[in-house]
Amino acid sequence: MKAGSALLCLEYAAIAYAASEGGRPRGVSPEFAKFYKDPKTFTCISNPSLSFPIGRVNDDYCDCPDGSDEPGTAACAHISPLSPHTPPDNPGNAASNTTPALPGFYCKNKGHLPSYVPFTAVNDGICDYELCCDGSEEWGGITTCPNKCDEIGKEWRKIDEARQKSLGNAGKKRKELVMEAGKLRKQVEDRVATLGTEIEAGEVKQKQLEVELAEVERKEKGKMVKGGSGNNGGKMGQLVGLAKQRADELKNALVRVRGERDSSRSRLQELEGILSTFKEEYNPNFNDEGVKRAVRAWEDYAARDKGAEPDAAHDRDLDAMTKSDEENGIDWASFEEDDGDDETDVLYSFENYLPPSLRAWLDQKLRDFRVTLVESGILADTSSGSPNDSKAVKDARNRLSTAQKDLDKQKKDLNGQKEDLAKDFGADDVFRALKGQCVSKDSGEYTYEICFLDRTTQKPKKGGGNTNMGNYKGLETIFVDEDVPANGKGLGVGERVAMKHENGQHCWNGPNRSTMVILGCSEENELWKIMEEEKCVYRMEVGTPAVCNSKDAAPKAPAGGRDEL
Ligand code: MAN
Repeated sequence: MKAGSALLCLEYAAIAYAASEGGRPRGVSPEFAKFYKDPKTFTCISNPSLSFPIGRVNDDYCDCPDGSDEPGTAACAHISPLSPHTPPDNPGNAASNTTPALPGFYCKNKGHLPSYVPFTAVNDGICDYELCCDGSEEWGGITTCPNKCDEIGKEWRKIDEARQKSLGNAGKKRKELVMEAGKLRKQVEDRVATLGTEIEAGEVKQKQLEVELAEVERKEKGKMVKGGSGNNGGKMGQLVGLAKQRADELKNALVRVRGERDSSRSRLQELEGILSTFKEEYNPNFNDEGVKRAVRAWEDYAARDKGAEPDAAHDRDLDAMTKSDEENGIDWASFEEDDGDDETDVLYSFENYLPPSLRAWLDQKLRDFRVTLVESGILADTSSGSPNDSKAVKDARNRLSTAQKDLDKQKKDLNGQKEDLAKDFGADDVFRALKGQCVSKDSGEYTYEICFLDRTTQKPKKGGGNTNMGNYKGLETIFVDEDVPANGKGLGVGERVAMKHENGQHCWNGPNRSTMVILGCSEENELWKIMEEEKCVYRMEVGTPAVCNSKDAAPKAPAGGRDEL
């Protein structure tokens, strides 16, 4: 301290110190009171080697490097954490390059909440009612700030009450969301369990069907010497195929011949008409031998038996014969599908005369023998996947293939469900319950939307296509430092859960669009703010009850610790 100002400072300090209440010097909070208890000496809080007479506390001269000797003045404001760039106004003061011991000037704010004010705001001639409603930071006489704590406290309590109510509701909603998320998780777990059982059963079934197919193929190998051209490789199938083909050919020929007959018949009638008129109208007085001969020949022809007259009944028969197979009730397919259950039986019908046990034994031997012949290339193998497969083989193969497809589908589904269970849905799995819910907000030319766990979107208000601003990728923790408006709808200060959205629509001359959605506690799901921090890199601040009830999510209360009401 400079000697010339010592007296003045001591007087000032006496005022400052005397103005303190409850044994604490001015500007000291209950939290730091213990450092100022000694009635004679003060020791710098962070520098215990430095001690001064108590009169140098609040003497408006910064003695301690940590500023702790000036809790009630602005003398150590240059080392205030709240004004880190303020240059030291008194270069002769203690070192400025240190950490302050005190968070600020302590305002008791009786009737409201206590609070710390930056030392730079002490005695600066401005009433900082936002932090110091009792006006105690302006005690130096430059200006007087009447105490407004009653009024401000009342207003704050009103808002706080609404905020607490809203927080309470938000807490309840979060509980509901957690319950819903639990149900959704349970559904997935149940599905996993069901799929596990179904897959086990499906695998057993598949094995059975493989055995069944092998057995059917083996039997069919024994049965079929050579497949025909029809669906059915057996002899019956071939025979039916041939019969159908022949019947069709005959039917077509009949139709053609009837057509030719009808045409000839009408030409003949026309010709007979001409000759008959000729005979009536010719002139016999012209003694033309050629004409006379022709007339006679006609008369002979007309006198002759003309054979059978057209018979309507016969024609009806022909009509019936040329009708389609369905109209005639002929079901060729039923013959073809008759897989001739055992043609071997036809060939070896003598088996029927044998006792059943011997017959089965002999039948098996014959089948095995045929298989051996097929396997050694002596007989054609028409049993494995060829179009000539018998119906029995085809059916068995279809059953197996259907079972395999079902099993593959179930396994894929199971993997999907297990992946879902392993995903991070936040504390208590709560975000599971937000899936499918969307919130939106207008900003500038666009309406922005976030559909939780899905994507963020930019929709032009004037119309036109929507732009994908990113697909949900996962969760992240982000530190934020934001003001919270009176309604509490803001992120505040601290670590917050954020949802990353990446790989949205490509930005011309830029990256693929991406959005970081930072979540704050709110009674309702709502989109608070949208910013485009860089070209096509967006940030959304979103309120949701899903993040309430954790200390990070609580809205910021006025700084200053305990309420001294
Ligand atoms: C559109 C919007 C903007 C973006 C530009 C980039 O206009 O998606 O947000 O900055 O494209 O060209």
